[in-house]
Amino acid sequence: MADKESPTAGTWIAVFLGAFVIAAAVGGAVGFLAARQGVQPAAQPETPGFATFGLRAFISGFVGSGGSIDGVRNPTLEVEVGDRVSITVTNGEALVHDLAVEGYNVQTRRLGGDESQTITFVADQVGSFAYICTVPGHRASGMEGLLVVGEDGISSGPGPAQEVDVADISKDPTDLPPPITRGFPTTVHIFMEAREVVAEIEPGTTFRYWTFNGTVPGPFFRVRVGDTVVVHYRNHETSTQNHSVDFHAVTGPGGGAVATQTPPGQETSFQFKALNPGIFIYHCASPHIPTHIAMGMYGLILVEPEGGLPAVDREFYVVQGELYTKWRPGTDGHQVFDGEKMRNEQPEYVVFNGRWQALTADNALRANVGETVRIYFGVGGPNLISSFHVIGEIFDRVYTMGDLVSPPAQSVQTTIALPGGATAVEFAVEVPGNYILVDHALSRTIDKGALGILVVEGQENPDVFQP
Ligand SMILES: [Cu+2]
Repeated sequence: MADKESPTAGTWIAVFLGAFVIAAAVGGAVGFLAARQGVQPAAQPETPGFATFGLRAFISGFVGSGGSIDGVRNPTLEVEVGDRVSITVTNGEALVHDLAVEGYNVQTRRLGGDESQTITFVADQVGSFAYICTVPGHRASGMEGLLVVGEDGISSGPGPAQEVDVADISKDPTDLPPPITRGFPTTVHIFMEAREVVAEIEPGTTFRYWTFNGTVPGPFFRVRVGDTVVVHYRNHETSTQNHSVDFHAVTGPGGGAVATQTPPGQETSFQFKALNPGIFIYHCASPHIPTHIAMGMYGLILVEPEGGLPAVDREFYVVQGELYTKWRPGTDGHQVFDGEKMRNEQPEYVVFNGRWQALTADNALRANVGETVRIYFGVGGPNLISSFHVIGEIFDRVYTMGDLVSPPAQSVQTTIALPGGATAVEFAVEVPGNYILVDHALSRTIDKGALGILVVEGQENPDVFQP
């Protein structure tokens, strides 16, 4: 499985450069796809369930090697949905080349003269996907062809909804550790596992998420300033990707991402001292980084200040993120990731805790009249700023930008949370009823799913509100 992955990034700079190159290469894909459809002879797999291709890499293009694509420049590779696809790439000249399949996030390492590598993956997404060389300039010089999955390729609707690996992708908003009561720093061990799982975005619509520990967001971690945190990182053996983690609470290279680039089935670890109190995002930082975040790989870590935060009756954990799918909300079937929409920052879904209207019904937030609540609110993103608001309430205190050192802002209607940022809001609930959590860029709430409910029960309070 490990050879499905993009090349191992030796340094943090290489990670970023790789991400940049892939991102830069995405432009123009759609026009190219339209132009190329049906132009080249197609290669048909010979064994049912398997599709094997050979390509030689030249600056002028990939040339088919063997079978019906032999000698064809940039041949269209046709496979059936569910096929196990193997592509063996051999460099045909002295220049360095690689091959990446957009939308599948598989990539060979950079190959020198006469070097070969085989990448293998399951064609689980219907559509047409460009295969390219990611070395700067090489795509433009002709190193670009098409992988077509399914009969109609990109014009198809979604395939049928898939069997789910987890019943509910959404993290329970009450699933967070209690406040820390010890008055001294210590060593804390935290455990993370990157898992790629199929789950429902909404009833009848499935998606392959990439997660920390099987939920979106991942676990809520809670430490105290001065603590030494030992991060134990595992990437599940069924993963198709390298994964990693960048904690914004870390002082050190890549926030831990350099130390945790972890192939499927392997483990890594690192430790850091929590020097700064605050509410911090963590996220996967493996190339292509925005894709890993958009698939669901983010969460929050709270570094409590000395003495902790003021006591409240209830705490909740909510993180906003975007899902870039090929089809709109309400489309039954198995949704696929759309990298072009991500590049354009136009998600079909914007969600709290991983899926369409996740924090409603059984997953709603609950409190009683007279109680105080605190919501830790982060934005995994990867791209959109949230205008967080609770309809019918005013935040008594806001820890703006996740700052737990300065005095909180007071009496705030709507607050900002940036991609890769977080905040905490506190308020007392005085009147029973349903209070709706929104991103007040309201198309996201009404049309794209970013909606939660805080259910407040108790005695009516006509002095404050009467219908
Ligand atoms: Cu990842």
